[in-house]
Order: sequence, then structure tokens, then C-alpha cells
Amino acid sequence: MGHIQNKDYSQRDFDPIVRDGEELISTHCCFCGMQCGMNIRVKIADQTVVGVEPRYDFPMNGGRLCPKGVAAYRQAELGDRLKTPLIRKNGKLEPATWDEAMDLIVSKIQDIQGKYGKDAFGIYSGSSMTNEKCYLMGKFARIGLGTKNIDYNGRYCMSSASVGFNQSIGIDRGSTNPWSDIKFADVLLIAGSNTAECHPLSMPYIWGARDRGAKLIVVDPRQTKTALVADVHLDIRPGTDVAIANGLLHVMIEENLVDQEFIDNHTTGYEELKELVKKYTPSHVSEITGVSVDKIVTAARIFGQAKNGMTMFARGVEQHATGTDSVSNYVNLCLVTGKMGRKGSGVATFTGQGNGQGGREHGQKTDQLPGFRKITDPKAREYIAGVWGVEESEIPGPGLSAFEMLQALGKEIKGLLLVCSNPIVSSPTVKDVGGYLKDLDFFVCMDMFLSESAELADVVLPSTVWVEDNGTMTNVEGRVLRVKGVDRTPGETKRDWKIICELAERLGRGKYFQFNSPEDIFNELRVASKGGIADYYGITYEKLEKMQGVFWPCPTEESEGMPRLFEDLRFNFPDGKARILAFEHKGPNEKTSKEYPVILSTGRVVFHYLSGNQTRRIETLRNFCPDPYVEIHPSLAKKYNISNGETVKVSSPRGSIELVAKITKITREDMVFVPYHWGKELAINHLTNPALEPKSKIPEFKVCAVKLEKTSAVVGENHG
Ligand SMILES: Nc1nc2c(c(=O)[nH]1)N[C@H]1C(S)=C(S)[C@@H](COP(=O)(O)OP(=O)(O)OC[C@H]3O[C@@H](n4cnc5c(=O)[nH]c(N)nc54)[C@H](O)[C@@H]3O)O[C@H]1N2
Ligand SMILES: Nc1nc2c(c(=O)[nH]1)N[C@H]1C(S)=C(S)[C@@H](COP(=O)(O)OP(=O)(O)OC[C@H]3O[C@@H](n4cnc5c(=O)[nH]c(N)nc54)[C@H](O)[C@@H]3O)O[C@H]1N2
Ligand code: SF4
Ligand SMILES: [Mo]
Repeated sequence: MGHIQNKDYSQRDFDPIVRDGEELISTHCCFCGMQCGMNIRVKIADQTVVGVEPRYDFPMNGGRLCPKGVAAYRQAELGDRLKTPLIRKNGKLEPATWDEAMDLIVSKIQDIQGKYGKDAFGIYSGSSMTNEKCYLMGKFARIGLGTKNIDYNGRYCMSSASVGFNQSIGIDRGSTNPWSDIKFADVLLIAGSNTAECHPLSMPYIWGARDRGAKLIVVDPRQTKTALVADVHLDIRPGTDVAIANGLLHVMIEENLVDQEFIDNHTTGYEELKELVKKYTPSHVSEITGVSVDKIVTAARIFGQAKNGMTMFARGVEQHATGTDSVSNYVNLCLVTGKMGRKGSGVATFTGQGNGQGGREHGQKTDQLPGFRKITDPKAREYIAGVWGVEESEIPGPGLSAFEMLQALGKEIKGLLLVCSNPIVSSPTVKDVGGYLKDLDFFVCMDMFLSESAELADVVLPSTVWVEDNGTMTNVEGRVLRVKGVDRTPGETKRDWKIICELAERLGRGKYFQFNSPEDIFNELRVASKGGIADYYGITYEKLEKMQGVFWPCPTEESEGMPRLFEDLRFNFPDGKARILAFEHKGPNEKTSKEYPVILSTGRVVFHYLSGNQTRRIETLRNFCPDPYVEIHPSLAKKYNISNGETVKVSSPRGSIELVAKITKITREDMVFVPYHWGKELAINHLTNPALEPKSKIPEFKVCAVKLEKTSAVVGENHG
């Protein structure tokens, strides 16, 4: 008898089981940028959502889902979904009719804009929405409201990667390669990504590479589950990524592990880099980063000697006051060693939100028009004005970035429409943000649950949940996907796109928003993106279904899209050459001091999603992780006489929070780590530093200086 063979289940091809009385709706997960395929189980009799099955036919996840993916459908039937519009009356949010709510919103918009000018009404949007909705938000701001002030939560997320990619390779697609390429790398360098918890379904790709003998280098101050299995774990001090990359570059250059032919033919700037990294010797870099000389040299040799390899990173690298430098410096590793444009060679950032990629392409960024066009580019403005049927002069210029917009509330911005974000949990200095929101003359929020931010609104509009959504999303690979939903709008809920079109109508701008379906919106988006960097013109709903998604750019109807970029080794600059850029190590904006001697870093756990407004309500996820905690290394805990499970007060110059101590060797001795998925008194963003990266305007969520005190206080219940 032979061994039982391991089947490759991702290749399994069979019809999914449909239970009696049910139908399956084939769609994608609402959470991370992997966009795993799933079938939603719907009871035909009453159209209730009763379960989920992973999709075997979708190559990204091939029949697997992570704990959040498995539980995501439960949002649909939760009792605390918003089912009617709410209006604040005598200080309390009370149920109201759509007419009342819309009349009030329109009169407030007209009032505020009449008194203070068009830009006094802002939009703060989000990237968990479909491409259609994100596109609509950008268009609605510019020619529905006529305001320059629109930005979105992706500013907190991937904006440093955008700037870094644009300045180095001229294009901002999350990954230069399809995920199926990862398996073919000989080395993977993963920096600042807790892949196993935040993009769990990427792990099979990493295992796939290792099965072929690939080496894994992980750069992370914490020994995450991904770092645990690394060949080399560069356990850097938070905020020292520029230095560690300079150290790796130094060794590779010294030991002649660079690809001189690639450098000469396909890049500019190498000589400056070579000069700058001379002083970043392993011992100097070891002092800055806290990583041993031996590990730096070993990692550099592994990376330099490998034929094919990828560098991949996430928010651990990007959410810093020097985030764009770090991104470009990690790209440098691939440029100097010629690891580009092939199977298993390229660069990627792990897209955060479900539509973190598409949401940053089609005009809801304040400095941008659809198709990655710059709002300051006269040609781009002319083209988009043509698509929208307006004069070029009617399109406003760039406005304020997300956090700057929050800071302007009550000042130059008097009214705000908040869609798909919960900034009073997810922004730095949340206490101040609460104050800014309260300073508004008028605040309207669209959400499907009463978030901590929605609680402060004057009007709350009940949106549908993702399971009821129809449209497209663009995943971590740059693959545009079709999402489909149950055709229902429970209670008085309404689809986001319909709410926006109706608002436009009531504002007298209806003729620009004559859409009858998400597909109508997509067809306009296709034209608006035509000729831009993120060109969707050749993508149709029909093609998306046939092809399991299409990678942009896809400029013509004949084109099948471009899974792998730069195969011709021409980068997206007029001379076709990638830019090698050189950076000095500057370190975090806020340094530790005698009073605040410990570094605080913040991030995620596998069971919760972002501000937690969607996952804290789901019982199974809440049970796995009911409350936040602070990870402390045993030797640091000993200094403060803190035992596991005791309550610790963590304070930064901006605020404090009391948390349960989790004593663990996962973190470095000079830092603590706290997940950020909770609001109110449990929000770690009371402490974080609002310093912004100068180019990307991302806040420095990954480093601030804190002190620890053991307390005896009991930590409050979480806000499920
Ligand atoms: N379970 C879960 N998954 C998610 C999300 C979620 O909320 N929960 N959110 C989605 C979204 S929007 C995003 S943006 C992604 C985020 O995905 P990730 O970026 O992977 O998640 P984080 O936990 O924010 O941070 C990643 C790692 O950065 C490390 N780090 C901290 N400081 C530094 C540093 O200075 N340098 C380096 N090299 N590393 C550092 C942390 O130790 C942490 O392990 O996840 C997506 N997936
Ligand atoms: N300390 C710290 N802070 C951080 C980070 C960190 O690592 N550390 N990471 C940052 C990052 S990477 C991100 S992405 C941000 C995210 O921060 P937020 O933007 O606040 O994230 P969400 O919790 O996704 O907020 C989305 C809200 O919109 C609702 N919603 C979801 N889908 C839809 C929809 O289709 N329509 C409508 N109308 N509503 C919808 C949800 O219920 C939720 O209330 O947080 C940032 N903040
Ligand atoms: S890996 Fe991401 S997309 Fe896949 S099931 Fe989990 S949260 Fe959803
Ligand atoms: Mo994010």
C-alpha cells in the first residue's frame, strides 16, 4: 500500500454543496485585502443569511478561510444593525423617516455652504467599500457638493506605500506580482507585517515557497507567528527600518552581491546610495537597530545570493514619520539585486482593507482624480471634466488630508459626511478628535452599526452590510473582483450608492448621478480611468466573472490584464528606469525619555478588524478576544514588578489607558505592544503620536514614548 497522497485542494474542482431550501451567493470576504472567495448561504424562503462556505474555485484562498472570514456573514442578521435613519433630538438620537433625515441634511449642507463656502462641508470616506462606491464618493464631493475637502481612512493605512512605490517604480499597485508568484521566490523578506494574523491566507503561499527551499527573513520588533518560523528574524527596535535596510545594502554592496548589469541598464541613483550606505556598517546598524551583527550579515547574504526573491511589507514599515523612506529603501533591496519582473521576483505591500487598493485609485483621495490621476494635472482635470460633463473649472483642487481634515473640524470645516470609517477609534489623539467632531455645526454618518463615531452624529443613515452589496473590489494583487450580494435591504436600510445619488438629486445635481445599478457606476469608472495608470477600461462585469478577476492595467476590451508588472524591465518613468533613492536613518518622531522610557507600538490581532465596530459585535470573535491588553517582555515586567494578568497604566504625553498585562517574550524588552480594536476608554489611540509623515500624511501609529505603572484598578467591560 502506498502513502495517502496529499491532494492539492486548491485545484479541486467541484460544485459546492447547496442545502435544501438554500441558495449560494458567490462573493468575497469583506475584511482584508486578500479578498478570499466565499459562498454566502441564503435561506430562499425569507432571504436570511445562514452561513458561509469557502470557495474552492477562487485561486487566492482555494477552499480556506480565516476566523474573521468564517464569522463575517454573521453581521447580516445581528440584532443591533441600524434599521432606520436617526436624528438627534434634544440631545438623543431618535428614529426618523428618510424624508426627514434627507431634508435636514440637504438644508444643513446648503446653510453651511451658503454661509462659509463650498469647502466648509467635508467628506471623510473609507476603503472597505466597493470601487463603485469609492468612485462615487470622489465624484459626489467634487461635483455634488463642490468641495475640495474629501479624504479617506486609507490615508492612515497604505499612503506611505503609495508614495514609496510611486517615487521608486512609478506605479502604486500593491504587488508587482500575482500572489501565485510567491511560491517561486528563493528568498522572502517580510518586514513589518504580521502576516499570519493579518493576512492569514497568505501563509500557504509562504509555506509553498519554503517547500521549494526558499529562505524566510522577517523584520519585526515582535516575534510574531511569522517571525517564529523565519530563518533569520531581524528583531529591530521600532522605527529603525531605514537603518536595517541600509545595513543589508551595505553588506550586499561590500560583498559584491549586487546585479551590476541590472543596475546599469534599469536604474538611476545607485552611486549616491552606494556612497550613503558606506557608513552603515553592520556594527553601526546593530547599534541603531538592536539586531546582532551576525544576523544582519547572514540576512544580507541570503538575500543577495538568492536568484529570485521578493520583499513584502505592511504597516509596521509604513506607519512612521519616515514611512515613505522605508518603503523605498525596501524596494532598493530588489532593485540593486535585480529581483524584478520575473516569477518570484518583485515587491509587495500587504493591502490592508478589503478594497484598500481600489479605494486609493479612483478619486476619494484629496489629491487625486479617477485612474490615479493627479487633481493638479491640467490634462487630467480636462479629461475627467469631459467624462463628468462639467467645466474643468468646476472641479476643485486638492483639499486637506484625513487627519488634517479632522483637525480643521469646527474651524474651516463646519459640516461633515462620514462614510465607512470610525475615526474616533482609529485616529491618533482620539480625545481631541471627539472634541473636533463635537465642534461641527452638522455631522452626518453612514454606517450599518452605531459606531463610536456615529454616536456623536446629528444624523445617522442606515447602510446595508457587505453581504447585500454588489460591485467590484481590487485585492492585494491588483486583481479586480466581482462581489455579489443578497438582493435585500432589511428595514429602512439603503445602499450607500443610492443614498449618495438621492442626496445629489435633492441638491439639484441629480443629472450627474443618474445611475441605476453599481454596473452603471462601474461603466463610468471604466471610462474615467481610461488612459490613467490604474486603467480599468477593458474590465467588464462579464469578464470579471469569466476570469476570476482581472489584474489592472487592462486598457482594452481585448486585454486580459497584467498579473505581473515590469516583465520588460521598463519602469513607469519616461526613461523606463527605476529610481534608487538613498535615505539617512532619522528614527521615530518621538524619542523615549527619562519620563517616558518605553516604546509603544500598536497593531492588530487575528480576531478583530480595525476599529472593531464590525467584529466586536460578533460573539465568537468577541469571545476569543474580549478586551485589549498590553504585551510586556518578562524582563521589562520584572522592572516594574508586574505579573501576568495585573492591571497596568500606560501613559504617553497625550493620555493614558489601563490594560491587563500579558507577559510574553514576543515583544522586545524596550517596548510594549497594544492592539487598537477598541473604543472609548479602551482606545490605545489616546496615546499615539499624531506626527504625520510629510509626504504621505500617515500618522506615526507604530511608535510613541510611554511610561508604565502598575495599578490596582479593575479594567472596564469592553464595549461589545
Ligand atoms: N486580523 C486582522 N487582519 C487585518 C486587519 C485587522 O484589523 N485585523 N486589518 C487589515 C488592515 S486595514 C491592515 S492595514 C493590515 C495591517 O497588517 P499588518 O501591518 O501586518 O498589521 P499590524 O499589526 O498593524 O503591524 C504589523 C507588524 O508591524 C510590526 N512593527 C511595529 N513597529 C515596527 C517597526 O518599526 N518596523 C517593523 N519592521 N515592524 C514593526 C508589529 O510588531 C506587527 O507585527 O491588516 C489587514 N488585516
Ligand atoms: N493605533 C493604531 N491606529 C490605527 C492603526 C494602527 O495600526 N494602530 N491602523 C490604521 C489603519 S491601517 C486603518 S485602515 C484605519 C481604519 O480605521 P477605520 O476607518 O475607523 O476602520 P473601520 O473599523 O473599518 O471603520 C469602518 C466603519 O464603517 C462601517 N462600514 C464598513 N463597511 C461599510 C460600507 O460599505 N458602508 C458604510 N457606510 N459603512 C461601512 C463599519 O461598521 C465601521 O464603523 O485605522 C488606523 N488606525
Ligand atoms: S484572510 Fe482576509 S479575506 Fe481571507 S478570510 Fe481572512 S479576513 Fe477574509
Ligand atoms: Mo489599514
